[in-house]
Amino acid sequence: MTYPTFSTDCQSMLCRFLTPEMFEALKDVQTSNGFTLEQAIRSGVDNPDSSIGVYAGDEESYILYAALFDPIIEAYHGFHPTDAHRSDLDPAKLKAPNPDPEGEFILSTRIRVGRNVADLPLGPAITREQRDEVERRVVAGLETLTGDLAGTYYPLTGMSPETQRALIEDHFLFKEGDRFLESAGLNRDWPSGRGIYHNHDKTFLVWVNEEDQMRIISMQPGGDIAEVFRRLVRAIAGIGSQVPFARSAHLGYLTSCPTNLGTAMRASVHIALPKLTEDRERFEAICAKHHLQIRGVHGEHSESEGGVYDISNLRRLGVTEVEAVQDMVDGVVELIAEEKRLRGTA
Ligand code: ADP
Ligand code: DAR
Repeated sequence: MTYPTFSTDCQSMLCRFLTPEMFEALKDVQTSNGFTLEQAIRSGVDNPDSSIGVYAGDEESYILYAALFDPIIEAYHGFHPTDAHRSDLDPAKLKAPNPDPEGEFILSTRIRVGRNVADLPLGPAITREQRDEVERRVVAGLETLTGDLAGTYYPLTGMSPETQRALIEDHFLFKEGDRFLESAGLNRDWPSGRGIYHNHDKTFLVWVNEEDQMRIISMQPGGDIAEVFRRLVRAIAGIGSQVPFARSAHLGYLTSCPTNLGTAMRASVHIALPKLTEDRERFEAICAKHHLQIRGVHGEHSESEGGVYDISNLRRLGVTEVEAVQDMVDGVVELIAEEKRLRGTA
């Protein structure tokens, strides 16, 4: 492979940080799982509209290709190579009375973490046999859960297109692997090894072998963010007692995309702010102040519908889980206050 040709308008962190010298130094090495630099950067080379453009195939990728990953991690998270990540999953520390007890603005709350299985490669480098082993271990762990976390696992293999479509439309199931994941090698052998676990009420769900080997999700209608967080913390503890998670002292919980390292947490609300979102600049300024990301109602790379937006924490590494959720709570409180002010109902 030769140094990739990037378009002049390329905005990804890959084209920003990969130098020809770095490429020459790393192009012929590989991790013990055989994962190469070429594989790590393929998504960003194939998809010039990537925001990041790189994926790790294993923990070693973050060490062997640190010359590329470290500046990307620092630019995205503000996290320095000498920093150590801290975790704090104590719901008692979260200051989050429901910001919308009347249910005027927040349609639903969802908090998810990514997790991968310790001692196995990440999705971009995993073999079919290893991915099926991940599914086996995770499902065995899920089947030990009790009470409101008890539920059923549904493999994608054999799931009717209608059921799949309904679960995706209802925001419960992941979409089929997109082109970014395809180039990263994350869609290989689809749908083998993929599936979704959920409890009866669909307030607790686990995606198996999508972008990460687990996405552990707590969600419910309304704005009781504290209750969603408490349920997620219980679920993480329950699964983690059965399936050791891949993590490092420096980077926290390890994930295939560097944007998800650390807490690997995205805490979001679907929120309607029709007045405020007419003033896009003001809307974005409040989100930026609280380190918030704006997505559409069908998640990443989707658009808002009916003035409803997905608002979530941007920072995942170098902050604790409590701080990540607090970012979202504090931002939502200010967004609602501004919406009320513009409506004249403050
Ligand atoms: P992830 O959150 O795992 O990074 P996405 O952003 O693609 O992935 O979102 C995955 C799914 O979760 C999408 O269907 C999206 O609509 C749904 N979702 C995200 N946040 C919420 C929320 N607060 N309420 C309901 N559904 C949500
Ligand atoms: N499409 C990739 C992903 C960036 C972050 N989102 C994740 N990991 N789902 C990009 O580089 O834009």
